Amino acid sequence: MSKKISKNKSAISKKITELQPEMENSEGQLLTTNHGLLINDNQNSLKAGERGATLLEDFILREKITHFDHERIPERIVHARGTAAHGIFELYKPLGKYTKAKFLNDVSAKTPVFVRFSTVAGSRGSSDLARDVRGFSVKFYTEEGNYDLVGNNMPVFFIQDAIKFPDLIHAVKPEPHNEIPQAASAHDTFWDFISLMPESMHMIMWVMSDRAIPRSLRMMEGFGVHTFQLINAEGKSHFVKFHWKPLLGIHSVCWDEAQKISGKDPDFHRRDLFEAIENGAFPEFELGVQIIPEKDEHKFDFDLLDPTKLIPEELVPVERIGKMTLNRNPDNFFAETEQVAFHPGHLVPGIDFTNDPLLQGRLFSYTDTQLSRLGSSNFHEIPINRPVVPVHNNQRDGHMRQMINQGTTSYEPNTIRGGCPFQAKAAEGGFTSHTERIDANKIRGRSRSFFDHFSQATLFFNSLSEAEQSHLINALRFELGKVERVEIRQRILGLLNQVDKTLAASVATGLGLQVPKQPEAPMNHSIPADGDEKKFQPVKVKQSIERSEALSMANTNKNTIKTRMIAILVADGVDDNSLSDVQSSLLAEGAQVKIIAPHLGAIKSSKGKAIKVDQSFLTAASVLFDAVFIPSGNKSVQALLAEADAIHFINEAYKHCKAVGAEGEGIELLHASYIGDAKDKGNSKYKTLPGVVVDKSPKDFIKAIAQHRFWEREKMPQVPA
Ligand code: HDE
Repeated sequence: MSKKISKNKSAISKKITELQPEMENSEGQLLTTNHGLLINDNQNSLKAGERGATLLEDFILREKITHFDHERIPERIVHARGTAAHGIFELYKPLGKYTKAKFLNDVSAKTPVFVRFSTVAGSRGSSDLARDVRGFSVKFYTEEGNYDLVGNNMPVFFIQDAIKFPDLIHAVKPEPHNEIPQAASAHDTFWDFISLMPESMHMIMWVMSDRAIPRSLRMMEGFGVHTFQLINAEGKSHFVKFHWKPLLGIHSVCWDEAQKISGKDPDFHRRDLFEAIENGAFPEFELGVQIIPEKDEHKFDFDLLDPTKLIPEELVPVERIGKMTLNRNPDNFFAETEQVAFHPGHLVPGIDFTNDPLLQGRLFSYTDTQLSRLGSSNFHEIPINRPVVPVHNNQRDGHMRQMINQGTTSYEPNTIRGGCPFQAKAAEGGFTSHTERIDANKIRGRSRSFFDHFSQATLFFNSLSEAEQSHLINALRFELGKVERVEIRQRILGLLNQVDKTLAASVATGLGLQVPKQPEAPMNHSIPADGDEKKFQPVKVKQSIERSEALSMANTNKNTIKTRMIAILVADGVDDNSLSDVQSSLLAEGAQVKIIAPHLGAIKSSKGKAIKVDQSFLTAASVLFDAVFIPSGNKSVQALLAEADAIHFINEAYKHCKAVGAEGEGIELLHASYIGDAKDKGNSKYKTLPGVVVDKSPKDFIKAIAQHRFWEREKMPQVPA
């Protein structure tokens, strides 16, 4: 029997939406009901007289309202708030040595991708800037079917076993009696759970670090978290960790700023991603792999199957193998971003799982959750979830089935239909699971190799810059400061003390508490009812390195200001040259420049030119920008001096350690702010202030913006803002 699989290869490089007949185009069309009847009056319901009751007979009204009543579907139980983009993935070099996955071997392919970024704890309408892990899910529409890499922006996780996931999420979600607080871990139930779960300490370090408040979804890393396997054509396996590296570098905002952004623009990240793509500044991420030969499985100070551990890049370098470019916004949020269904079990030949007990649990959860969220086992037929290759099997019927299957058979094997559809041999691309020898007792248990809960938490803390460490300490002081039960704070201090003594002591000072001499015994409360306490005590394994450069954002690239948002404060009378010099220099570097003035519309420059205003002080806020500049022009600056919001803008940008630039009379606005030592007179008071660029060329201002933040200012006299 001949078995030819039709592969629509050229279609793969097309836009996914081009392959979907459902794309609506209502241009020039008439309004209809869902059944195609042309509608004559969409303004008035059918009534018994002009002032009479509405008639049940009005099927047009009833159809419209019924559809509206059912417009919402359950939000995701976790990762409810998200935003997404289409793009392509291009491979730098074939990975045939490690994997037979076709999209990791064909350097000419432009594999379409759909990426959804998310927060975890908050509801669909919550703020983008919550302190939280970010989801980083990528669906590759490959010629061998869909491959989903469903990761996060942090390389480790809170728990080691899937059975604890509902507990973790119940603890972090708003408390059940009053549904407070929204999208925040700073409350008793979360920290109560964490205080009893020492395995979460490494992840806690990440979540309390600035990684949890990214400047942009375009400026954060992504991680597959679990160890996976790559399988080559000979059936040989290598372990692999997946990474996404953003080409714009890894940058964050500060906590005070994050909280204010949540008020000024809760859609900050969503808007930033959408606008960057609309403006053609396509976000780029390189795919990296850490590859470990099978024989090295037990070579490390930790277990490769333990999702609370990372592999330091010093031990296994990250090899960058390809690039993902996000180049198109979804046409419709609901149809694409809300209905996309990811699943770590959507695999292609050449990639396989490991026995990581967290991953194993996920393999059950994702299909199960789609059934209640999307309401039907046919969710794979929703356009965004369809593979770009044909689907043939004997699965049939169900809610909202789209495919019209033909023929008399829906079973296999069959002769009536000549045996179709056939199973695929491995050589034809049929998926085969990697063979693994298993000889074990059936037990509920955990390997002792999972019990070093603190060493990598310490490694992470030690790897941070001084500023990052101080932010982490303040984050813990904030979060635990919101916890009402003192015994919970106390237990966390006991755990932090296992990570780093100065860390615990600094947090304790902020809380007005003492670090307990001994962590509460037994330290691990989460032991089985008949478990031997000794067996569940954590162990400490000396790590082969004390610091890892890649863990600190201080070491990221700071050589570009591409897509950074710069505010220029002006009013009538702004100097033409001063404004146009800085504006054109910033635009030439790919930054976005916004003109902020006392009112919308236009202002007049000193030469009488009309300059379009982008935002007024009412609609703008310093927290939505990366840097601020005040050009010269006496009249302009005199007008700004009368604007309290203009002065607040500068103080706040300075407080958040951003680049502040001024020229000529513009410097007078700085004099009116709190910046610089009041004892010093004139411009000399700005000389020693990092990131304050006064009367210098736009090049110096650009250099300062590229630094992202001047955290050293946090140790200098603070300005009230
Ligand atoms: Fe998820 N997770 N998860 N998760 N997860 C979901 O699936 C779950 C875990 C991640 O943009 C849900 O479709 C369990 C780790 C992302 O649509 C659900 C466990 C990592 C997204 C689910 C984990 C993730 C989800 C909710 C512990 C990082 C958003 C809606 C065993 C590697 C996907 C949905 C999107 C979503 C279950 C742990 C990442 C309920 C049971 C670890 C990025 O199925």
